[in-house]
Amino acid sequence: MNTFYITTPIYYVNAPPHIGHVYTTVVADTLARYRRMRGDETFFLTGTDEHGLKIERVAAAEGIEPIALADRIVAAYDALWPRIGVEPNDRVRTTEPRHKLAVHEMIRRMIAKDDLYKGEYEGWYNPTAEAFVADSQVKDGIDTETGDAVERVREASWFFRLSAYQEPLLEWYRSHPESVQPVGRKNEVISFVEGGLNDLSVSRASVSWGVPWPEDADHVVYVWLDALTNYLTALGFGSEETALYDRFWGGEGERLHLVGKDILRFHAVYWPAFLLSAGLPLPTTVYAHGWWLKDESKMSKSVGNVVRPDHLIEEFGADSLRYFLLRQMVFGQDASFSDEGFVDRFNSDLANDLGNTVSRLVTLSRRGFDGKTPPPASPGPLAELAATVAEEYRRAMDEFAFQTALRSLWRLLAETNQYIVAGAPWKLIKSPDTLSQAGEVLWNGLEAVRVVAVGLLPVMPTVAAQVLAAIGVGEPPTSLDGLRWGALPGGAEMAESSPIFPRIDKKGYLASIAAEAEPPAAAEAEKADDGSIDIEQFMATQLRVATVRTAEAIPKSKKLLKLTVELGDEVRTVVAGIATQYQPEDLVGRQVVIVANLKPAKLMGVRSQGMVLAASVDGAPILLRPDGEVPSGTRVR
Ligand code: ME8
Repeated sequence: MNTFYITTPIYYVNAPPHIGHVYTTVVADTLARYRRMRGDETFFLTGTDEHGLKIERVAAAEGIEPIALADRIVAAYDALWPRIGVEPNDRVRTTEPRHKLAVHEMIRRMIAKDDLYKGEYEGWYNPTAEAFVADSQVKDGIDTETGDAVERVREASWFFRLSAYQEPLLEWYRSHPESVQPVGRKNEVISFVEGGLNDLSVSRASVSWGVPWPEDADHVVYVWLDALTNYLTALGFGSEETALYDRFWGGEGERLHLVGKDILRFHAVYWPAFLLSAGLPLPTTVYAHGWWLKDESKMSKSVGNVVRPDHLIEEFGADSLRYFLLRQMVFGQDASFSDEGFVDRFNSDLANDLGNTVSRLVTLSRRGFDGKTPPPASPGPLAELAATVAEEYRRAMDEFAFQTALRSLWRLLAETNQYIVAGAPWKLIKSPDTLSQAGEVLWNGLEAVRVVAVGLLPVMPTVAAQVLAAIGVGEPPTSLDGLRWGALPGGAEMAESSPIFPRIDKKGYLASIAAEAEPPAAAEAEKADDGSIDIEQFMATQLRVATVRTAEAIPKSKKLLKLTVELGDEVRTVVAGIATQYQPEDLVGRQVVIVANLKPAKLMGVRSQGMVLAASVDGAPILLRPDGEVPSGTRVR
């Protein structure tokens, strides 16, 4: 069985994660899931980089110990991964004892090879990138490559004979076409190495937060030698327990490091040189992807233009974010993040193309076939396309072309829609004479959706499983064989489906985030003494008429009811504290007024996307309703 080892960079613990960190990790998670379905034995590693000057300084500025800072940020990462469906096999921390063993083993091997010697480093250091910077790359105290401020350093240091590895590295790039990707970036690395390599300082005497240098207590290990070794630590390198190492690093399988292009040099030059020195195998591929940009510049903790994932996950669901990240960026190139782009993609690809197709097929099949899938039909015109798409999808996923893979699945969805429109099963189910014809159309449509959902499993694990359940497939397949046409069971129970992706009211959403981004300080200042507000302030609250579609009690709550309400073409869940006054069955079909742009909140475990208005009479809620029936979604003002 082929083995597949996939890693993300280990993230600095100077700040909580943003979309950039989520991106690399979601890509790795997607690939790990895909490779498992392909039949590869897979190990997926992520982790945190906790030592070094940058962390030491951020902690000092907060007046806390570095380990306290690290613990806090690690907790944020640990909480994030399950929320976004990221399931690594291990998460390594560079402050763990097992990591020190691995780093010391690397250094022991480098010493044995006579690749380390003591000297003095005099030159520039970039603390943001944790990098020693050549004089030629510094202008007016700025690292011209990164734009970060640099500092002058003069201290005793251990050096690594990097210069001795210029030829072996060039030989590696030449003889292994897949060693560094994409090819444009590989060429940059090659020119850099051809330009000549200086020996590298690999210890710091003026930093104390790090792995101690073995037998030289005045030094800590340079944070990049420390950090890069994490990829071996997690496999037990340097410890007694080396089974994972033997399986995933020492053997024939694939070893893939995913990194952002900002840290390619460390991974494609220093890391293989360290490994060569230590007499260890090299990675099969270092793949550098592009940057997420916001307002034209790289999203970064130090610039402060970051998009944090929490709000997007809360609002749209983890899988929507995963889909967006993989669909929007051409792997390897830069991409821009915008809220508008996010909503557009959500509404068109997820709510419309995927969500509507599924709900239409499920509704019609349930109606025509007694709540079940129609009997299996002979393959129609979609079958051939599905086979082509499955082929394209696999090829694209094998080449890390996630966007192409998803576009291909969406081509099948688009064709499926056309096929349904042409077949008009909603007419055919009306008469017993044409019911079997309706069944053919519906079964073929559902089967095509099944193939799409199987392809989506690595990208949107939860939603794809939901889609499969909705169309009568009990257990999601665990292998890519599931892409083959014909597996949809006939006569399988189909639960009544609720919309998987309710459309986002784009204008309302963009206005609500704009309002959040701008603190109400100005409005505050204008508030009159008597507490009156002006019309703009009132209009910031979006009141709308909604029609109650379902209502139910919330277990263990005396006061709360859970309602699903329709607002135009959008359906939302709202929680209302009206159970003492109203029975759920009396509410269905009734119109209410809701605050539509209230920040969602969780009440008794249910996420409420709005607030129902009621007059409060001695604490008892009396609901408001329009004087006559109005279209749901109508604004109140
Ligand atoms: O560099 N767009 O950690 P880090 C895309 N600790 N990806 C981005 C991104 C953006 N705007 N910003 C960050 C470090 N990333 C070192 C790594 S590895 C031995 C040590 C992602 O917290 C991308 O993967 O600065 C990038 O390489 C990584 O986060 C940098 O994370």
